Amino acid sequence: MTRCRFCGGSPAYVIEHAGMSLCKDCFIKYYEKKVYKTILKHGMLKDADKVAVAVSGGKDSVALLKVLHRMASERFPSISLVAVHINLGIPGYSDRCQAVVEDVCRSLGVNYLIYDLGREEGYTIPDLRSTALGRRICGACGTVKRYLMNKLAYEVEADRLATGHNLDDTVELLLEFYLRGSVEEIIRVKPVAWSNHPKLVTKIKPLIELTERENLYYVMAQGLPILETECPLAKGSRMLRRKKLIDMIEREIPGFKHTFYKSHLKRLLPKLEQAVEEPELAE
Ligand code: Q46
Repeated sequence: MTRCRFCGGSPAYVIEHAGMSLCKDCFIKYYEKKVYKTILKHGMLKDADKVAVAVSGGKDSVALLKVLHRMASERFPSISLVAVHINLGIPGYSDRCQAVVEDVCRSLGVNYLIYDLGREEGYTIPDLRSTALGRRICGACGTVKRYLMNKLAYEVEADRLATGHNLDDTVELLLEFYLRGSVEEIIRVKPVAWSNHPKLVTKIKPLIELTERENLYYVMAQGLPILETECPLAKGSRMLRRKKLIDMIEREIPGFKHTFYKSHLKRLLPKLEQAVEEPELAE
């Protein structure tokens, strides 16, 4: 009978890419250790005072808020957290996301800021469907969210903006950018986007080495609420289709996602950055 790899107890979760089963307590330790190592490896919280955490109400961002709350109280006591949420005005979805965010923040005792897109900007994400941008609604939505999240993080005087991007998101983006040969976009896929612009907040991705499934397990293990329905505007999107394809490859080649990300980060990214900065040296 399968036992927990670390303590021999009864297993609760299977970590397929690592070929191991873990009980609930050992899974929480494994998960938090991985996030802590990622933070240290990339110096994500070095000299940071205040971290704005982008929380949508989905599993990744709820896991991110919980794990950063643990890190801040146990390992980085001088760092304060503030959760930031944008209500995108998507009917039947956005108000439920906001309710989850408020619920999680209250239960953790984390301060939060809600930005209502319709009220503040006079339009919602579904409104973009009637514009030229609407053909790629997720791309347009992503641009709006990136701009506003930075603005909100800047306004709350955070020196880091943490997002819940996970390994699956990262590999999906990489697949798209490598297929397009889009070097400018490929070199922006990294765990930290350092900023030396006074109005751009440094962005960090502490969950970049964790899969969607590991984030879901962490939220379940911690008994936290999440919104289980997907955004209705994502249905049939290219992004979801690429993720399905990547999951199929992962089933045939276990560890594919980790290998792709690590090859990008260690081998390809440094060469591409050098090629962009010093084109004559890279020839
Ligand atoms: S909220 Fe916006 Fe996502 Fe909905 S419209 Fe697409 S990008 S799917 S994470």
